[in-house]
Amino acid sequence: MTRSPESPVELPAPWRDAAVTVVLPTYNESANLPLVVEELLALPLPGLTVLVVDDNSPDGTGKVAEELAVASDGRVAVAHRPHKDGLGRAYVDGMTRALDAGAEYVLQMDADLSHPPAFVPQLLGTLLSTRAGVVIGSRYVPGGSLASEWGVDRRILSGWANFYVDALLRMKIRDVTAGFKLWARETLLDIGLHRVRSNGYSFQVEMNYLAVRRGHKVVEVPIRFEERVLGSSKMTLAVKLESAKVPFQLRWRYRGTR
Ligand SMILES: Nc1nc2c(ncn2[C@@H]2O[C@H](COP(=O)(O)OP(=O)(O)OP(=O)(O)O)[C@@H](O)[C@H]2O)c(=O)[nH]1
Ligand SMILES: [Mg+2]
Repeated sequence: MTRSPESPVELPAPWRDAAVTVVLPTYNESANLPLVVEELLALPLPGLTVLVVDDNSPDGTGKVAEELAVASDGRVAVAHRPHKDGLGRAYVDGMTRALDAGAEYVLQMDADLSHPPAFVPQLLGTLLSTRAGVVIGSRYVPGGSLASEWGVDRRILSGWANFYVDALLRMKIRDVTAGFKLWARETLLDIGLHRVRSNGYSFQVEMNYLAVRRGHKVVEVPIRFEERVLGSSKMTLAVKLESAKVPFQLRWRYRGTR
């Protein structure tokens, strides 16, 4: 079973200085945000910066993010959005800002510590050594694992989602709804973030589909997905329903994309 590495892997000199921007979307994550930011800034990656994208969280996450930014010596920035608009919109906004600010690599991850920051150097090392367009932190490749707290219902839903998307879109990605991913700048520019429309889990599927259609190499590395300990899930029925219909729409929408 893969655990978070005790200590993150050390990368060779030119790699560890890479300009990585972590885009962290938040909605009511005031308890988790300081923990995840502290772990990210403590990684042996001096070029890593964090962009928090907060949707005016009622629990004051935006203010917490501002305090972290002030204390961070320029390594943490905050984008405030006026209202809750979904994960996909927050990512398109945050990733666009990261590219505009010159990021060479853009990491997407949840702010609830489900995606252990200790895996980030491995994702970067894999992206650089394999020249992939995107590296996915995967629960479903050998060595990957899910928190033991996950009940049978969630395991079945997640497994079914992967089977369903694979049957329709044939991407050969084991963990197609994973949200722990490192993108090379060129891949995001080539995909064109402005055309990505999906919002929930389907945002992950749409981004993967565009990367594959455009011929970018996708590599999966095993991670351990942890259950959130603090705060509550934002998964809604609307997000689940979107995930069911989007794979059909993607085939039609991007039929001419190569
Ligand atoms: N900015 C922004 N962030 C969001 C929104 N919805 C969810 N998030 C963030 O997206 C990340 C993933 O959301 P979660 O609620 O953890 O969803 P999940 O991981 O699918 O569900 P759990 O496994 O139950 O935690 C977290 O960092 C949330 O705070 C949104 O509408 N806007
Ligand atoms: Mg979560």
